Amino acid sequence: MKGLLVLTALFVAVFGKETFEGDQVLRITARDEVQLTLLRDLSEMEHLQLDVWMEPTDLSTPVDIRVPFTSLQTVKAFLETEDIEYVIMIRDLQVMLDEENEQMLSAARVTAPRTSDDYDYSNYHTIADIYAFQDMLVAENPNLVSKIVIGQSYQGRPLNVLKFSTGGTNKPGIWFDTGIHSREWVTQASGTWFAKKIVTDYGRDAALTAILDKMDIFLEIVTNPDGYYYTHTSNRMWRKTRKPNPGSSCIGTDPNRNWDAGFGGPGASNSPCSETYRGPKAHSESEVKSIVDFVKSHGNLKAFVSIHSYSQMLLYPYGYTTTPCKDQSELDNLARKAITDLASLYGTSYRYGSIINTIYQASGGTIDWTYNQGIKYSYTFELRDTGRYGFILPANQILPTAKETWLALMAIMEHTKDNTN
Ligand code: BHK
Ligand code: ZN
Repeated sequence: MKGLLVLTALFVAVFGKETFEGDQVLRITARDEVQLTLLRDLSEMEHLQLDVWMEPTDLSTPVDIRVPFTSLQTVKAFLETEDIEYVIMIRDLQVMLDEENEQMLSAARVTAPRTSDDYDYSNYHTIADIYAFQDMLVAENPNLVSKIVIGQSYQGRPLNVLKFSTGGTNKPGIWFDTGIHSREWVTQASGTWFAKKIVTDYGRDAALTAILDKMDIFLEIVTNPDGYYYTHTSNRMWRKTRKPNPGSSCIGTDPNRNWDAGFGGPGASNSPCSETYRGPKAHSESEVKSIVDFVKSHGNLKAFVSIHSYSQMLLYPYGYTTTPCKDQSELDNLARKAITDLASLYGTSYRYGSIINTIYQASGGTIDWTYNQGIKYSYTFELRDTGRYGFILPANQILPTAKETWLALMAIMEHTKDNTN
């Protein structure tokens, strides 16, 4: 099996993109504890090369698993033998990827946009496009936007953070990040739209203006740049960082299991081949450590919102423990308000609650760490959809996703502003 992995990696390196012909995404529902345990065992069989898109919360909620074509017969036979219920969510992943790619190519322009007004917010973009967009936005709005490079990725790409500030020193801050999991493309695309929305609304929209007059906003759009690059060039389904693991042929660490909050506990893996590998130690990934250093040196962040997809949820701490966080009732009320505002635009329905009660136990997660650092308004979003397309959300849903999410972000920012001295 190791040999096959190495061969696959070599093949991809020489011939280009990994393909997913005949791969299916199955939605599997366990009926009881026995079936749940069988599913966990199944997903840990490394030779099957299963890719868990959404883990089961508990009984009654399903799990979405991408099954490579070569494992389909085995997996389906297993599920049928054990009488475990499943439906096919995606019949042939490559067909969807081809459509996504065609859409990107047909939208690509011969000449690069020269201004941020020209940028195509309704399509997916390469990292080069997004980095160029950030520089345009800074150049066009020198009194409002600046770019901070908080560090470098493992492969040496800059970790860019846009700072939106109307002046003053060390005003209370609000942080947003998108794309810490590289394959969650609608998040980086939404982040780009948020950046443009902020410069458009400042001075025009009273609520956003009041927020920015009191607080600075920080936005890291491409939080996992090596992974994002890799999703465009080699493997659209890449989630983790791209740092090699000594002694293993498997690459990368899950940057949402690498934080020093319950690090190493249940809900993360110690196997480098796992999609939820926690890494050799807390903050081992420079993409994580750079944010840690930024948060500590800033010292005055009041809200921290880390944006993922998919499954339409708004979550607050904790993920590593069932002990309610001390601000649970305030965070719960604000989450309800935020998702109500979100739904007001297109009716998109979100669930909300603590991570561990709403999705599953996860240790070493981003917002558990930021919350324990004293950033009260720490939230994670899971944007659209609920699994019809999953990570391959069609580009025509980028704008609606960004616009509805913005309403929730505004609710969180306003509440933060009103509760900050
Ligand atoms: C969110 C916040 C904290 C811990 C876990 C999660 C769920 C997230 C994950 O890290 O497993 C699911 C995911 O990537 C899809 O965005
Ligand atoms: Zn994610």
